[in-house]
Amino acid sequence: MSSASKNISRRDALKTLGLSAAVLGLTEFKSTATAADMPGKSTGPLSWDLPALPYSVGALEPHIDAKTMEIHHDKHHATYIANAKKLLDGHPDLLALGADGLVKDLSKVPEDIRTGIRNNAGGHVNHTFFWQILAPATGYEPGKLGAAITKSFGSMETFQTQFTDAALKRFGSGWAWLSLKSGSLVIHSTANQDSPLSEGMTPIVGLDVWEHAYYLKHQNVRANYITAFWKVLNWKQAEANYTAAIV
Ligand code: MN3
Repeated sequence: MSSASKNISRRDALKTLGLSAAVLGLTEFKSTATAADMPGKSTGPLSWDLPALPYSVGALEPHIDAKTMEIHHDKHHATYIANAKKLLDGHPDLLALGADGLVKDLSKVPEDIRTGIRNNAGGHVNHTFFWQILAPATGYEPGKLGAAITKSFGSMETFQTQFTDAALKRFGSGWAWLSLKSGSLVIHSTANQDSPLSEGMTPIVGLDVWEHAYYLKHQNVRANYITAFWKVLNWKQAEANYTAAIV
């Protein structure tokens, strides 16, 4: 067996184990994108590289456990990127738009790979956003965003209640969001890895409610995970997202 075919069968074997080639350093795709890690934070497209977590895997303990963070980032997020790159093999023009550029306008993606890109480029964009919107508690209180939330929803408590409700009611896998839509703050949820960007909205706060985000610690009790989320929500980043979105 040649080393190349050995490599391929090793990759296939890993796939059957649910591991992505990218995770194990076998990726054959080289990103040409050069931009920063955050959609909305820069003018360039989102890089196709797995962004490092901005804190250690255990930094959100006891609210979100280290093992969940490790698997979620190193396996789940990496797999979305690897899958999207695989689908985009032979489409350098689409790769160059970045995952955020693609989910903003999925009509640019050929129909035969559109659902795969919606799910996997969406997964990359959403998770890149998610790591940033979490942080060890700092006690930071959002000024400008706090005022906008109070104006939109009546109070911070009402906002949290409505957001929690949206997160609980999302049936199956998906996300709960606070987004900016035509200048207004809205609470909504999306299915699977659908991004607010696809609906012309800019995410300000987002919560992954896939079971892979909480099952190890909270099992089936999504409500406990949402309670934990409020303890590690990075309000400083949320405010930065809001400030960038309203200009
Ligand atoms: Mn996830």
